[in-house]
Amino acid sequence: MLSDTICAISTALKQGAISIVRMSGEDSFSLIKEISDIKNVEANRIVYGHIYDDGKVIDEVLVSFFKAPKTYTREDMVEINCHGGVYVTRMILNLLLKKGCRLAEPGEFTRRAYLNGRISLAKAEAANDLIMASNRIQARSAIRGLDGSVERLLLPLIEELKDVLSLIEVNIDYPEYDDIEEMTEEKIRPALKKWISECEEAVDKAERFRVIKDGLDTVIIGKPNVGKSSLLNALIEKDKAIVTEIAGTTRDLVEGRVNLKNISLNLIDTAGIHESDDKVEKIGIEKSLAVLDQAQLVILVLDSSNIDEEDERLLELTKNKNRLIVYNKSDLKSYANQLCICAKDREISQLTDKLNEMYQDDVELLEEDVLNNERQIALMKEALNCFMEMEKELDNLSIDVIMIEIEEAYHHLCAILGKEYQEELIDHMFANFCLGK
Ligand SMILES: Nc1nc2c(ncn2[C@@H]2O[C@H](COP(=O)(O)OP(=O)(O)O)[C@@H](O)[C@H]2O)c(=O)[nH]1
Ligand SMILES: [Mg+2]
Repeated sequence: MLSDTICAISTALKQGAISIVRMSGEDSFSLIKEISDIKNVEANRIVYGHIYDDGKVIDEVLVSFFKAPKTYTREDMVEINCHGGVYVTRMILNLLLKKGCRLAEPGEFTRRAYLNGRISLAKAEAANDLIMASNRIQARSAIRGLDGSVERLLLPLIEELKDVLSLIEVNIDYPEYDDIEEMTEEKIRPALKKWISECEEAVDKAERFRVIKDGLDTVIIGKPNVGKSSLLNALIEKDKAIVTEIAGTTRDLVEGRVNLKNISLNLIDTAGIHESDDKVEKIGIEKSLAVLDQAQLVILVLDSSNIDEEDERLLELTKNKNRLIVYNKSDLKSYANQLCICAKDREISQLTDKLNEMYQDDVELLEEDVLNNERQIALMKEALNCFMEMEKELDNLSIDVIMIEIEEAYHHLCAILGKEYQEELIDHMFANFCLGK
């Protein structure tokens, strides 16, 4: 039910200088009067006062009043800034619950903002992304989302489709109006080409940008003792993986994360791949092959001073992967025109420079309007599919069938912004929100 008044602790439930208890709904203003000495509620003001329970002061607070409709949820809202003790904060929340306020579900404030038409679904997602952001690029991209990047990207296309749809509709419903432009398959064809290329570009950019935002799943592979673990340690600048001269040291997967200038790597160091009779090492090798399958980038490490047929097999095994071949132990031997590193001395700039160069163009997508998540990309692909199916069949389709196809694509694009929502999807999405947001 949308009309009840909800409350939640909006700050992290830890000890801190202040905490914020938030309310939204039509009883927000009257509820605060019931639990405090604040009697003159004034919209868009911060008021000083005390919260009481059973006649005893439980905290000294500052209360902000926001009057509907110019609020986050478009409802009356109150924010109680109290002292940030976990106990006090909980007490204030419990008082509100006792007075009939309902505990907000995760993401319910933002859900109301969306359902009350203040923000689009894409912006609601961006609000959540901003909370979850763990690096500069994720935060920056979420801010752009809040600023309407997905709307900017989609609205021109949505408007165009709407125009074409209404024109076809008029053509069908009012054939007697001959002064209105008639939509024909021939006129649709060039438009369709343009729509396909726009959707393809949006998907491509979103997928490239996702890697920039979330990091590239990268595995380091090679035969035993070439210096894979030394390379992982050099990249993450820590001695995380054990390095020895004994072949088969790394038996399990070792993970690390590194933020280079243009790209973050989600690294996995693996057990050296070779023929082995050792039971534990064999399991490690199987795991290496499994992660190799999933990897978005493979760094194949060779020992410059010792290249043999085992390396040939690995070169063959990885030939269809997105791969970089690095020649380690450049102190012993080095090759011109190859990526040469000395992992032992953490001299790996040839590799990191190459990685930054590879993702230079993609990092610039940060300045562009791109789709932000799997849900949005999936819907864009659905729209793209509709257009592509239509293009294949265009010669055999009547205008009313064309209309149905365009309509379907239109709905997929609208759904990205949440213009047409399915209850189930929304429940799922908002359930992933933080409490009190
Ligand atoms: N000379 C030289 N030795 C290295 C270099 N990198 C690693 N090593 C040595 O090679 C051996 C194997 O290294 P390690 O990182 O455990 O290899 P892994 O089995 O591929 O993980 C160790 O003795 C390292 O000290 C390098 O750049 N130059
Ligand atoms: Mg190792």
